[in-house]
Amino acid sequence: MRSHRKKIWSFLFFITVIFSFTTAAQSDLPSDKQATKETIRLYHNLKRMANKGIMFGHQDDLAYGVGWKYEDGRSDIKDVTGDYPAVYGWELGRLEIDAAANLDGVPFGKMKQYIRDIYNRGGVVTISWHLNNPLTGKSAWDPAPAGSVAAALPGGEKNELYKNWLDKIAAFLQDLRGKNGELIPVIFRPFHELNGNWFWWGGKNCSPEEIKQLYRFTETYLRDEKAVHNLLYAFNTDRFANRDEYLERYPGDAYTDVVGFDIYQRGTDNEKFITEADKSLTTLENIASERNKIPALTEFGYGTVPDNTWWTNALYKALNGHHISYALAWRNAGQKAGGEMEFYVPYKGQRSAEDFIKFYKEPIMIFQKKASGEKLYQ
Ligand code: BMA
Repeated sequence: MRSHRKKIWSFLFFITVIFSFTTAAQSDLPSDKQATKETIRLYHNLKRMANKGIMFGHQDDLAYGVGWKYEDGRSDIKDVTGDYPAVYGWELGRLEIDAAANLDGVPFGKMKQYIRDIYNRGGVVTISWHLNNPLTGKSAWDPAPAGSVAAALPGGEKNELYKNWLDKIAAFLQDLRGKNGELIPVIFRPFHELNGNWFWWGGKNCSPEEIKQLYRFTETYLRDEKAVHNLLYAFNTDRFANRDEYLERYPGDAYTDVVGFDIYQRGTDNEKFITEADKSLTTLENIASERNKIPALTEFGYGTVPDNTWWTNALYKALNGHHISYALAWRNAGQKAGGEMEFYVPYKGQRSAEDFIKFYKEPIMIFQKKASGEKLYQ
């Protein structure tokens, strides 16, 4: 009798535990409550992955690398490691002005195909947008005159133009579909590095309240007016001194899924980079856990990686022990029009390539093969 009762109690306990887990997962939704089921799954899986390891990402990985452009299946990361990254960054700058290619020359048609390929093999897509200044018509790096953010807001003289730009972004995002017609989830990262002064939406070029409003307006318009439901929203600053600076322009928990920051090593002082990245990651993780958000290093790099062992001696030391979902290295532009070299991950034969292979083999680092095994959309 006793043991029978005990069994009943443990059974009831078991059912309650399962039930509360399922309801917790069901009520934990991304900022878009009508997000597609694949987007919701990605949201939960990004959280899960943050406790498992760090997915490695690379901007424009499939489009070009150092010394090559548009070769099917090629990637500098794959040339070096035999594996693709797990996360792939893309950029929509100039889509708003109907250009056929983005500001770095990537044709939007090709970009869509790369994104489908990535989704089909279980990778993650994140998209940034260096949109032109709607007030001056010049580039994202044209902060003058201050007032561009106010102009883009409802009631501002460029709000209609800005909505027209968002219509084009919406059309692009809604054209990203998997084999069964389902929308491909995207981590959308607008208005990045918004605490710096170099973009028209950043720093002293607008008030914190104005950029918060523009972030919220952008999300509300895409979601509610254009019915775009395949996005997770990433909020991200540049390097920051402390928690207050990080949160000064934060649009709010209801508008954010991923929280991140960008950091680049400048100069040869690895220790300085490790200390700053480590401290900022800790602040980020605290913010993310208090607010139930997904922490990520949304951009990083050491331009032309001039240090043979930077990956294991600097980056790995900064990342190890942290629980972030992914870290995205910036683009391997190669030799640019002005002659300058720009790349952030090694290509075959580059001086840090061997060390990158060691870094790749670290159990916490996740590239495409491991990520595919995680079934991030199921
Ligand atoms: C910068 C550089 C530029 C590029 C821009 C937008 O960091 O890589 O060459 O145009 O990002 O992708």
